[in-house]
Amino acid sequence: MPQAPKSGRAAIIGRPNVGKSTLLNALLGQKLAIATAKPGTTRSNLLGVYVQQEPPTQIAFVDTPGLHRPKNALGRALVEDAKAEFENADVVVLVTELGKGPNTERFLGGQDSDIIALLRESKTPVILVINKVDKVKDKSQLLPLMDRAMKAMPFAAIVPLSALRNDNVDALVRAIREHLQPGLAYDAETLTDKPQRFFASELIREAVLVHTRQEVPHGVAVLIERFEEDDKLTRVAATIVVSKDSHKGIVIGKGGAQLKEIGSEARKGMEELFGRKVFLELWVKVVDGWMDDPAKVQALVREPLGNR
Ligand SMILES: Nc1nc2c(ncn2[C@@H]2O[C@H](COP(=O)(O)OP(=O)(O)OP(=O)(O)O)[C@@H](O)[C@H]2O)c(=O)[nH]1
Ligand SMILES: [Mg+2]
Repeated sequence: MPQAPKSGRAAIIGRPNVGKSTLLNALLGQKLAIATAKPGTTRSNLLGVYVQQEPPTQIAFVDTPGLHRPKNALGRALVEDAKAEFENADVVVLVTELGKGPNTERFLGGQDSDIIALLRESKTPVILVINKVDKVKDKSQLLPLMDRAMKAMPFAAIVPLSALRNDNVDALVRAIREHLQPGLAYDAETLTDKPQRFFASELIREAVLVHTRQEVPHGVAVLIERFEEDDKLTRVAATIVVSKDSHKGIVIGKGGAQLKEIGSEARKGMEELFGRKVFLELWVKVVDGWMDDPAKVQALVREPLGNR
């Protein structure tokens, strides 16, 4: 007998850098969210609608900023967004990863245990994803950990997978499906709720994160100044905001070489995503210590596109 259609909302949450955004992209089979090795990459909730024909399933996944103990106004805004999202979901997908090396004592400790304490209070089913299992040589290590996880909290399911290799991601979809509502809820065309300008700014920020180190990435924001489409190309002009004077030179590089590289990578990403030629102009501006100022965080992270 064919299975009835189902749909619903699944929040992808977890501490920074565990692979939430990589998982969203793996689920959607395309790069929608930026993902880098730097913790704190995601700065806003991002919807990506997953559609499957058989059995008919629609899952509105929402990737969220990493949950952590915030140190500044930026961190507080990110944590607030992520929490608001998981309170709305039909299912919570809590992503974690194993610690480095054979020592697994810290599994689900620290920031994970803070998150679990929050989730225990809610009635929403929680599925635990143990990501990055491609890094685990001895897979038999996982079984005792899954037992331990069940003692920390009654998870609806535990799914070990590799988002990066797209390994066992389908098992997560099957586990989520159990908790969805009957019927289809989304327009077949909907993939996301963000405009192209959002993705333009994210791809620029990703290129800056990839090319900078230490404290520079944490103080980077991108403002889209102009976004115009004509019949031949999309023209984008943007300002890269850094939080210190000394960071400006780092982003620009010797003779502008670094900024050129950043621009070229971001432009290629946009051409791929938009499927058309892009002309990109970039500037760099300093807004001293903006991450500590709630009003500036609002202007640079939450409202730069008026899309929230
Ligand atoms: N080896 C391995 N690396 C992974 C996997 N999934 C993600 N990564 C890497 O982990 C890093 C962080 O990935 P993200 O997807 O940006 O992590 P995130 O949880 O979204 O991070 P924040 O947005 O900062 O909270 C990147 O370098 C990814 O390539 C995986 O399955 N295996
Ligand atoms: Mg992310």
